[in-house]
Amino acid sequence: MSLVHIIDVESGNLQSLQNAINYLGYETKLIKSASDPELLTAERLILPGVGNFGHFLDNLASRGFEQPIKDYIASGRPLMGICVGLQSLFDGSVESPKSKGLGLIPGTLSKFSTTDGKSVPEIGWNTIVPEEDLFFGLDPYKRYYFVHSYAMIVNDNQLDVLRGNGWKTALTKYGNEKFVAAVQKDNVFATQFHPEKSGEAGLKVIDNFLKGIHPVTQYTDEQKAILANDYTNFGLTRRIIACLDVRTNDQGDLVVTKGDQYDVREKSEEGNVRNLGKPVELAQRYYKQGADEVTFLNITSFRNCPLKDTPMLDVLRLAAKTVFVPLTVGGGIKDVVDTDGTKIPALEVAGMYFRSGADKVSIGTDAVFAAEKYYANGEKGDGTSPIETISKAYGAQAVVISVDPKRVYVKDPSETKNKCLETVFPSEDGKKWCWYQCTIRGGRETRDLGAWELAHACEALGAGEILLNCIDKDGSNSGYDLELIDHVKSAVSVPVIASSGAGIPAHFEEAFEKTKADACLGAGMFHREEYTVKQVKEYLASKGLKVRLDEF
Ligand code: 1PR
Repeated sequence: MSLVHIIDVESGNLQSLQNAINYLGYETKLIKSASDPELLTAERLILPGVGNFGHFLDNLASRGFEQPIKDYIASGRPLMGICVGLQSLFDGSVESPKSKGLGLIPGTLSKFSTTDGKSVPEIGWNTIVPEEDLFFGLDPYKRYYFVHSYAMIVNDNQLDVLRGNGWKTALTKYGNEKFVAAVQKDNVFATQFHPEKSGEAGLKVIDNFLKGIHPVTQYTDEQKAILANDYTNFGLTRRIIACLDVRTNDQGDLVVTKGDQYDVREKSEEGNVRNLGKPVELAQRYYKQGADEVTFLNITSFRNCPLKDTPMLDVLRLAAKTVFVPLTVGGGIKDVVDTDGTKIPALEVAGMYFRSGADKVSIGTDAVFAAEKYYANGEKGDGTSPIETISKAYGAQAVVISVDPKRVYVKDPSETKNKCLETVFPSEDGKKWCWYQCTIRGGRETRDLGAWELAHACEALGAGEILLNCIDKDGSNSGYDLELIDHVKSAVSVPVIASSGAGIPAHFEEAFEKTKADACLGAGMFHREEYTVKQVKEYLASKGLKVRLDEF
C-alpha cells in the first residue's frame, strides 16, 4: 500500500483527512518534526491547516518546517495544501499581520466583508470555476465544502500577477467577493476548500492528486440538466443537516432517539426511550442521501463512564471512517471531573472529539453560563470559557452554540431586560410581545437570558455558528419558528442553523425563503423515513433553490 505523508503541527483535526486517504486505499504517516528523515523520502506530502493563520505559520516556523517544505517543493515532489495550508503558501494574511507566510505565491489574504449581507465565516458548499484547463479533475459541476473567514480575495490585477507567476487558479465567489478556491503550479496544488469533507467530489480530487492525474468528467445532457442549479451561479447551496440525538436507552443500548418538546419517552405506559436506530448506521444513511452535514447530540452525558470510554467517541470514530461531510458533536462539552476525580478542561474534552473525527463541537449549557459571565463582566470575556479556549485553539468555525430556547409572552417589552419581538402569533390571552428564554440541561432549567443575548455574547466570545433549536417546535412537524430565526440572525453575523419543527420538505423552503437561515436541520422526519434528505433537496431544487445534488 502506498504511503502519504501529512505535516502535523497540531493545529486542528487531521483525523478526517487521514480517514479520507485511508478510504482511498493509501496509508498515512504524520510528520510532526522537521527533522523526521521521512520528509526527505516522502513521495506525496500534504500540508493541511485549520484555524488561525498566525498560529499555523508560527507553529511551522518554530518547528523548523519552513525550509524543509521549500526544499521538498524544490525537489519536484507533489505537495497539496488544504485550507490554511493553501493560505500559508501566500505572503501573509491580515488575520495575523506579524506572521509571515511561506511566500511562494504573491499576495496577502484578507477577511470577507459582511457589507453585502453575507454571514462570515463562509460555511458551506460552493462552486468553483477553474480558470484554465481543469486540474486534478476539479469539476465546475460539483460543490465543495468551504469553511473560512479569510481568503485570497482577488481583482483582475491580482489575477494577472498570479498568472504572471505561473499559477493556475480556480476561483469562487462568496457574496460580491471573488477568491482563490484552488491554485496549481508544477508540483504544488492547494485548495481553500476541504476535499476530505466534500463528499465523493472531494475524495475524487484527493485521489486524482495522489495519482497525479487530471481527468475531465464527461456528463450526459441529462446529468447537466440535473446539476444546472449547481454550476450556473456562484454562492452557497442551501445546507441541509441531519441531526441525531443520541443516548443510552433503558436496556443500556446506544440509540438515536427523538423528543417531542424534548421529551424522548414513548407516550405508552412503559414510557420507553424512543429508539429510532443506531447512530453510525443512520449517519451513513444520511450521508448517502446527500446530507451536507451530520450532527450528533449526546443528549444525556454518559455520567458514570470514564471520559475516554464515552461511547460517543466510538460513534464518531466509526462514522468518520465513511462519512465525508462535516461532523458536529455536542453534549457535555465543558470542564468535567472524570470518574476517577481527574479534572479535564473543556479544551481537552473537545480535543478528544476532534481527534476522533469531529469537525465542530457544539456547546449548550456551558454557553449559557459563559454568556451570563460575559454580561456580568461588562460585555467582556475572561479567556477561560470553553467557547474562548476551543475557538482560540481550533478556530471559530469549530465552535457551534446549541441554543434551546422557549417562547415567553409579555404584555410589554419593558417586562424583561431581554430583547423582545412583536409576534404575529399572540398568546391565547392576547399578549403580542415575546422573547425566547434560554434553557440549560436539555430544557430542564430556565435562565433569565434571551436567545438574542446568548447568540450575541457567544459570537463575541469566539463562536462561529449558532444551532438554533426551539423547544416549543421540537418534534411538532409543524415547521420552524420563523420569527425566532430572524430574531437571532439579527444578533449575529455568523451563520445560523434553523432547527426544530421540520416535518415536510416545504418547511425547509419556507425557512430559506422567509428568513435569513443559513442552513436547516431536520431529525424526526428523516428518522421515521417519512422523507429522505435527497427528497428534501430535490424539492428545494424544483423551487429554484440551489442545493448540492451531486451524490448520485
Ligand atoms: O448542554 O452542552 O451538554 O448539550 C446538550 C445538547 O443536547 C444540546 O445541544 C441540546 O440541544 C441537546 N438536548 C438535550 N436534551 C435534549 C432532548 O431532546 N431531550 N435535544 C436535546 C435537542 C434538538 C434537536 C432536534 C431538533 C429537530 N434536540 O437536536 O434534533 O429539535 O427535531 P425535529 O426535526 O424532529 O423537530 P450540553
